[in-house]
Formats: sequence, structure tokens, C-alpha cells
Amino acid sequence: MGSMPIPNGFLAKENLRKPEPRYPLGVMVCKSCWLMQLTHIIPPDLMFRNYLYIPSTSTTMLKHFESMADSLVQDLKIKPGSLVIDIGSNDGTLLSFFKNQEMKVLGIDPATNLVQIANLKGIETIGDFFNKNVAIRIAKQRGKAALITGTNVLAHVDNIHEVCEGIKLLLGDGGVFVAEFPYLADLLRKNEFDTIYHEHLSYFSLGPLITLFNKHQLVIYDIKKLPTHGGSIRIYVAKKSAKKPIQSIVKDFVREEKFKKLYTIAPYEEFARRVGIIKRDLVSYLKQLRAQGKRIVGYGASAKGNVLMNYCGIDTKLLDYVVDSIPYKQGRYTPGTHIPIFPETRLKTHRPHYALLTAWNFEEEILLKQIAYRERGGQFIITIPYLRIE
Ligand code: JHZ
Repeated sequence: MGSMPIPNGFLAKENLRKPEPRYPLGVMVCKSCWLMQLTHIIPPDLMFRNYLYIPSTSTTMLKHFESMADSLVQDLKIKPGSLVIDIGSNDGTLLSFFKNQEMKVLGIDPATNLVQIANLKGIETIGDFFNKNVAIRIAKQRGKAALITGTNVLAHVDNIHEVCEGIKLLLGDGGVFVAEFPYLADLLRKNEFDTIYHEHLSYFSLGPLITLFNKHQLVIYDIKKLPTHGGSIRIYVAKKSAKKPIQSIVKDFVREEKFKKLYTIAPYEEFARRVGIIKRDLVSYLKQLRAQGKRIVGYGASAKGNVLMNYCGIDTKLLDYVVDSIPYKQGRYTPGTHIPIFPETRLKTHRPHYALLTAWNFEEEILLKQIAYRERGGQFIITIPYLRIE
């Protein structure tokens, strides 16, 4: 996909003229375990130490985290007073729902700005990347965890073996590690090429993950499919020594992956071909609208939006501005394409003809929110899973 700026590298006005580093963005698959992964890695400190993304700003994710906490406490029979640890805990929202159920909670996140917010909210959070030493320290000070969670973080780590060793070390004997991440089969089938970016080092299907956890005497014993982020899965992982019965859904997923030929190169090459067509059609459509004098803006200053715009060469020649609900992004500029970011209210005053929905994973929530804009004739351009107007 060419070279890209840092996916969440939003710029302040005074930095627009400064050199902006770009990094090659590409993915490859391992022909032995079929793990899809980035070709080039950006140092995590550059991406995650000051982080402007806060999932809890969307009601979709807020509801998701609440029901996740409820179902895990219930299904895993986690007793009040148990230790629940969240890796990549962001502003502590998920943990706040466990705390409401009288769990002892602890977060770990490298983002200094978000760790501050979480601690101010009373969610104890360690400002660091999760690794074996952090795990040893926590186990010594706080004991073992009944539950360790990681939402949209496992795919972000480079030292994945060390993270597995840390999880194994920190889990109580009957403890469970629950991870959520976008599912590769959905990414390929629904052409979600804009979710390929430097924060996402791995693109998981079940086959490679079973191989990974096996190396660490850990086992995936259950799976849930989720609608979040264009199609995700939640995996339940325990120590082999805990002898948890493996649910048949695990075998079903592997069978399905074989049926979809995910352990051959074909679906990956097919995907690459389709992405080229979506890119061509989107750019020519936007240019056509522009030539007709239409005002077009972006909706959602998302990391995936930055990938889409940099990959397709969409900048201020095609979009007047981008709107976003996260206050930390407003007043800044999109990385690489340098499009100004405004609050969503600008749609009311400026009244663009079209809004390119870069936050397509929140289509339902946003189209509902913007009913008035649509009733006044405003239209959304959506690229995933194919180009359409709503
Ligand atoms: P959203 C982030 O990706 C980064 P991004 C990360 N690497 C990851 O894996 C996924 O999340 C999970 C805005 N918005 O969630 C808020 C509105 O303006 O697709 C966000 O900036 N109005 C961790 O950045 C953006 O859209 C709204 O009503 O691609 C959505 O970003 C809503 C609902 C959202 O994640």
C-alpha cells in the first residue's frame, strides 16, 4: 500500500510544514502457519505513547464493553473481589464495568495521556507496555488474575511470545485470557483494506493463533463471533494444565478456514485485486462529484480513514475537511493528507452534499445520529464492503 504516515499521527497546525516521517505499509503471509502480518514495523513508542483514540466515545463500543463485562463475569463465574487485568486498557472504560461488579481491577497501557485519565477516574492503571517483567511485578504485588482481557491489542504487539509468557505467568491456574480482534476472514471477504495499518502487526485467523498459544502451553477453548469493527472474534484462552473442555466451535472455525482456503495464497491475491478496483472507483467517483461542484467532507478522523485517504491520495483537493467526535482530534490535521478536523456540528452550518464515511464500522450509529443532515439531502459515501451511497 505504499508509504504511510503514523496512523494516529494527527498534526497540530504549527507542525504542518515540518518533515513528516512515512513508513512502507504492506502485508505478507507465512507459508507455514498462514499468519498475515506487516512487512515493516514502526517502533511502538512512536505510535502508542501519546494516543488520541478513545473507543468509549462511541455508544456502540460503550454498550459493547458493558455487555462484555456482564457476560464474562456471568459465564466465567468470576467472584466479587477477584483480580481482573486489562491489557491496553485505554481510558479504563472496560475495567470500570468490572469495578461496578466489585472486582479488583488493574489496567496496563503505554499511552501516558490515557493512563492519566484512567487514574483520575479511579481505575488504577500502569503506564507501560505489557511484557514478562511487568507480569512478574504485578503477580508479586497483586497476586494472580482470575481474568485478563485484551480488546484490540493482541494484534498490535510485536513481542507476542513474551506477551503470551506474561499472560501465562499472571493467570491463576483456573484463570482465563479473553482477547478480541478483527477476524481475518471478515477483513478479506469484506475488503476491509483500510484496517491494514502500522498499529496492526498481525491479522489473525484461528489456525496461526492455535499454533501460537500451543507454543506456550495455552489453549483456545471457546470462540464468539462479534459484529464490532467490521467483524471480530473473541477467544477464550486457558492454561493447558487447567484441562478446560474445548468447545466444538473451535474445530468448526478451523474447518471453515480450510473451506475458505485461508491456508492457501488464493484469497489473499483475490483480496488485493478487489482493493485495487475499490480504490480506482472511489477516486474517480469523488473527482466526478467535485467536477460537478459538489462539497464533500470526511466523517470520522479514524486511523482507517487516514489509511484510506493516504492510499487513495484523497486530500483537500477532494475533501474540504473531516469531522470527528473525539475532542483531542478536533483542531488538528490528518496525517499525510493534512485535512483539517472539525466537530460534527460543522455539518449543520456548512451543509456539504456528501460525507465520505471513513468510520464505516459505526455506520448504524452515525447514520442514525445524522438523520437531520440526510433529511436535508446530505448523503454518505461508504466504501466497505463495496462502494455505495446511503
Ligand atoms: P474507529 C482504532 O482505529 C485504532 P480507528 C485501533 N488500532 C483499532 O484497532 C481500532 O480502533 C479498534 C469518530 N466517530 O473506532 C471517533 C465520530 O466522529 O473506527 C473516531 O475517531 N462520530 C485501536 O481509529 C472514529 O470516528 C461518531 O458518532 O480506525 C472511529 O474510529 C462515532 C461513533 C465515531 O477506530
